[in-house]
Amino acid sequence: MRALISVTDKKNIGMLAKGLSDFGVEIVSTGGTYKKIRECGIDAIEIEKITNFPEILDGRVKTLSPYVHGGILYKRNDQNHKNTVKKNNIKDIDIVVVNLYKFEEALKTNDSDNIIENIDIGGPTLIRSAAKNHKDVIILTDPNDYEEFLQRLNTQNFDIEYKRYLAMKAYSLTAYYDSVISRYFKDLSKKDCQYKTYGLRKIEDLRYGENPSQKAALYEDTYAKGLLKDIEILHGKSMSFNNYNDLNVALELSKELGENSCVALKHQSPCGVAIGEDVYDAYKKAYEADSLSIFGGIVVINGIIDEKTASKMSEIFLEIIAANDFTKEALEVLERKKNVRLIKVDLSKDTTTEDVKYLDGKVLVQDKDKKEDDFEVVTKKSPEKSCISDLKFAMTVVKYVKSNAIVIVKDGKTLGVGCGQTSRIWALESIKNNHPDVDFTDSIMSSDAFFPFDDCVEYAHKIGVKSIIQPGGSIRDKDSIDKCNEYGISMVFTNNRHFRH
Ligand code: 93A
Repeated sequence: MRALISVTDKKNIGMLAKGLSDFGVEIVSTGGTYKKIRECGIDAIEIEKITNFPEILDGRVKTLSPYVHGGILYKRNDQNHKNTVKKNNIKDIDIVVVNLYKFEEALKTNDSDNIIENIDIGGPTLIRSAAKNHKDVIILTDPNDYEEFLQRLNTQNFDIEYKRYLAMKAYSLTAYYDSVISRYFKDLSKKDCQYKTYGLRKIEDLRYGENPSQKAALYEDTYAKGLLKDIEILHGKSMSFNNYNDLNVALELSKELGENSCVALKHQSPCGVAIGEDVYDAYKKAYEADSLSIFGGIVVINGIIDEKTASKMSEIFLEIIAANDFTKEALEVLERKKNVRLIKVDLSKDTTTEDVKYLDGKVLVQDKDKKEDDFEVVTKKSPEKSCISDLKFAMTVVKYVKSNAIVIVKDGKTLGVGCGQTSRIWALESIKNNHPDVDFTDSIMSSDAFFPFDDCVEYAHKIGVKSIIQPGGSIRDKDSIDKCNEYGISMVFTNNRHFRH
């Protein structure tokens, strides 16, 4: 038997080579791998002796040879194939051990020559050849598989399930590898094509999914950047499926609101959001906005959490506190709570640009909702200058609330969030119903989409709203505008819908 070993990651290679050699397998190897195996005191043959050709073009061509691929690919039970390899003096290769040039590492260098040089050609070709002929050839692509392989070698226990498992891993690796390369070129060409590639690598199995009965795992999109990419979990239990899903929304909203903002979020919807004079003020306002819902929720602070804010935060149970950073004193305070997860995140980083939804058999891909809003006053009355920041704030928050969504704010703080209703008026009514004791006098209201009727304006007037911001675009816009004029409410159109389903 003969094995071809050509690996960049040389982990466990001495152990594997020894096991092979002890079993009497002849080892053929490429430059660096050959050297390493010899250093371990194990015999090997250089690849040139098999290809009858030197490695050329700085190693770009070393294993791309019929002497190699013929030896891997010929069908062991096909007489014609057997005759062909014999006639051409091609020797069997029964075991192929390959892992690839570190393209991902090269990406980090931002040096395009280096990146291109790290596109492995011969490696994936070896892997694909061996995996195609998996019935006759063993293909190992993961150093963590060497040990089991050696056990099986010694008992000659290579059943078809095991061979298929190795082939699956092999093609998963080459597909993943090419996905990352294709993303690199997509980024450079700025164009799209009919194939969508991701390159997802498993980071960890999660305890469970949305519910304990659902199996779940976390993957990373290797090429993408984004706010969640390099978060640091400073303290607390590992993150759950729901934690990641919710944190994702809270981070994006927090980034959009900017410095000294606080987002409290529960079950995909912001429940208390505020912009403060400082971090403490922002948290206090967000807490007061809805001191019930925030319990067990996620809080994101756009800024650095200090001791005073930390002490206030530690008065209640929060699942996650995320911020640009924590002072040493703040960490000491918060770390006393065992169960809270403390997360450091760089909110100044760019978010990703695409939204992907995996449906049952189809996948939806869209740009993220990033178009800037207009600010078109459509009523006789214009909003007071002092309301403009609240109007914009209300619109930013409502973008992150599940439709139908209505948000009411005042003085940089949400007074109520109406989310996920199948009728717009219900979204508004739910705010009043959920906060019966809140005074909505002189408040500002936003809506994620147009008002189909004038009933929301009617209701808004009843509870004391003085200015409304909404996309506009209904055939009955005039009814709502007339109602506003009648009640002396100012209304602004953004001409930009913000559904979030
Ligand atoms: O440059 S290549 O694309 N051309 C080849 O013919 C080739 N054959 C193996 N890269 C090639 N390899 C890769 O070399 C393998 O995938 C492996 O990662 C690496 C091992 O090189 P060395 O043994 O010199 O460290």
